[in-house]
Amino acid sequence: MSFVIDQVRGRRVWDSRGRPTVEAEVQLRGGPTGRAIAPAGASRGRHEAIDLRDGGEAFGGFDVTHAVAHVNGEIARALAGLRADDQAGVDAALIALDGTAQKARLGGNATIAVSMAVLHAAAAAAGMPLYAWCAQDAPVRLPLPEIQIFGGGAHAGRRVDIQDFMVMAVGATSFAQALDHTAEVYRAAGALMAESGKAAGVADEGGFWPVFDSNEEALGLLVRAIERAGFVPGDDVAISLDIAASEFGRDGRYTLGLEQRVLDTDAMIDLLVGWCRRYPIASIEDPLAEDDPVGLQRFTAAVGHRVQVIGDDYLVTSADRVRGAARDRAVNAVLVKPNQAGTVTETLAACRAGQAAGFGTIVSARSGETEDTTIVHLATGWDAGQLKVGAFARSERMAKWNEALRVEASLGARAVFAGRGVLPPDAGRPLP
Ligand code: 2PG
Ligand code: MG
Repeated sequence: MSFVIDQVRGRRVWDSRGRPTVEAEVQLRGGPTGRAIAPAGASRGRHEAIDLRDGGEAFGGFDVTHAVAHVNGEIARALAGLRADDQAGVDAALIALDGTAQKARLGGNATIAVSMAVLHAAAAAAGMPLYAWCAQDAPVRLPLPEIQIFGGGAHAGRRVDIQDFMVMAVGATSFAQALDHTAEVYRAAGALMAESGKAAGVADEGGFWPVFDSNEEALGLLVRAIERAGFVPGDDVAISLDIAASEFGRDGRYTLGLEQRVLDTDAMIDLLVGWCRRYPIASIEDPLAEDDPVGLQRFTAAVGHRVQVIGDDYLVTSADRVRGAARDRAVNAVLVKPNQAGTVTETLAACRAGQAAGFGTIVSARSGETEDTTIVHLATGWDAGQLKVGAFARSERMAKWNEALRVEASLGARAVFAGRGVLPPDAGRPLP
């Protein structure tokens, strides 16, 4: 079977927010094809790959005709004749062709769609499932899922400041069981919202719309939902938060709009450490803003032995930044988002840098998603250990959870599930 790239095509498709996005299709000589779609973030790190948009009036400025034209023009010409089984070579060609530090010229949305489509095409030509192609001969493992129950921040009109209130089914012994447990918690949370007259639909990633009077009220309700679903908070099901603090914090000042308070870095750390004492929190992402590395270091020093501290905006899926954070002990885990890097090879490098540093590694979707399930295979094939996709609702999210179920089923008795062992010891048990 030939791995030589014959044709690359781009087209405009639509994402879960009804916005245009880039789909790429790669055809190899002899027929195998691969297809992938770029996702899109709403709360973005300053240093991530540029999501190239047309601007202007159409579709709120979100159109992607230039990015799609780059796929059909320059990128298609540059990739024709390269080998899809040389992912690093293809991605190096994309990086060289773009020529900018953040893929601003071709668009990170164009490059990631093409890069992932090449990965799919190579797996197809090899006759392997995508996760197995990603693993090559290394062991694979189903990730521990991190699933949103309430959505806030930039994904819910800033109704509450905190962006993601999630759960991790740390007591589960398989991926399928982790979903079973999460489904019960999601249902229980919905029932509690309805009973208290707070059912008001869902946010961008399918979590319940957060009609709360304070950020902490959501934490209390989450614990009640875990209990109502029949689980022991912390032992069976733990809480995971994405504070997304870069959205409301800058220059060491954090403006909590809902509570009409402005906190400095120390007060912000005190607030979060207090939550870690009172609630079964296993993981916190972006607790401080991307411009507050000293705050991150202080927070990680305070809770990092018990709580996973994830860098998202701060690390932007950059291997160099991960190595820097490991040196500075700014965080102890890295979020891995392919479109933050702009190519599969750079995404893998960030994941491997995290693993080499002993970090937790969490492959993640974006708030703007589609039916594309590539990240499930990356998380499993690269043995990332964790996967964050949004809520337990809406098909752009469920498509990923269901794909992981298929992978687990296809592995049968050989399936290995990353349970709570991927988290720091005692994660989810409240801090003393
Ligand atoms: C994040 C993601 C997913 P966005 O901050 O981790 O929740 O959001 O895609 O909007 O950056
Ligand atoms: Mg985040």
